[in-house]
Amino acid sequence: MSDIRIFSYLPNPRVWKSLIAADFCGVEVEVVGDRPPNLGKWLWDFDARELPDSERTDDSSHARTGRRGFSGTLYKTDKFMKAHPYGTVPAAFSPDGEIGVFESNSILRATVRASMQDHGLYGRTEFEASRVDSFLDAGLVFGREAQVYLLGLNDITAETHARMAAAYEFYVSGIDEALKHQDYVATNELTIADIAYVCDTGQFLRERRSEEALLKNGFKAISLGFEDDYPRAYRHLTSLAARPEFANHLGRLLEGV
Ligand SMILES: N[C@@H](CCC(=O)N[C@@H](CS)C(=O)NCC(=O)O)C(=O)O
Repeated sequence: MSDIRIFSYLPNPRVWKSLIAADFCGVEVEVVGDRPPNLGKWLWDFDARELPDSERTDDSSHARTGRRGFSGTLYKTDKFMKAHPYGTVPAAFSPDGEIGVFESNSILRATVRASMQDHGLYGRTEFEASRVDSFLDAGLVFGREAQVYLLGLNDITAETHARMAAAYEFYVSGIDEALKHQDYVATNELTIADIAYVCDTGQFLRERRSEEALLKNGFKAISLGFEDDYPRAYRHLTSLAARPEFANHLGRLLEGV
């Protein structure tokens, strides 16, 4: 039996946060899911499974309308909604399926808490753990703006672009500043704040691949000056991404960065 089960669309950088951490601290994470367009065919549940056509009907008791990132009908069980009141993926579960953990940063925390090994991934003291939390929380606004921005890249408005630029500048400048004083984001050791930083920022940098669509609407990619504007943050991202525990999951996410 695994320590944690995660249901999600795949691949998903939010899931990689936990998988990378698990590789560093010896936790077994089971991942169940499918490519994004196929997740509408799945029953969202601890025992998630692909539904046959005959069970995918609008009068199904599981049918619900997608709210964020998914349009159309999704099939979520009542038990799934009890465990995951916001109805989102990645959706993590305790091994018996009774406790739902949502929000990728919380799933990341649950992963390292499940470890029996002596690791510093959540800091070494209560205060260090709180400092790790500070960075995870600071990243939430960035993550939310990036979600809206990346989903709407082909049809971006000036307001969305400006909000994204501000959230990016705020989050990444803090990371760059922190790295003036210590080797890693939160402490002098690798923590889950570094892992969340690499996955969230790496995902955001994908905007550069959509430069053409942005230019068509009169916008520039926000992260174009990343290397020069935030040199410490850039070097930290690329050196962590090269480590096997990261590279095994990130794959080609940072290609060309
Ligand atoms: N901040 C959340 C984001 C989760 C989220 O918004 N997931 C969306 C897909 S990107 C979802 O599950 N939507 C379900 C729906 O549309 O009903 C995290 O980091 O886990």
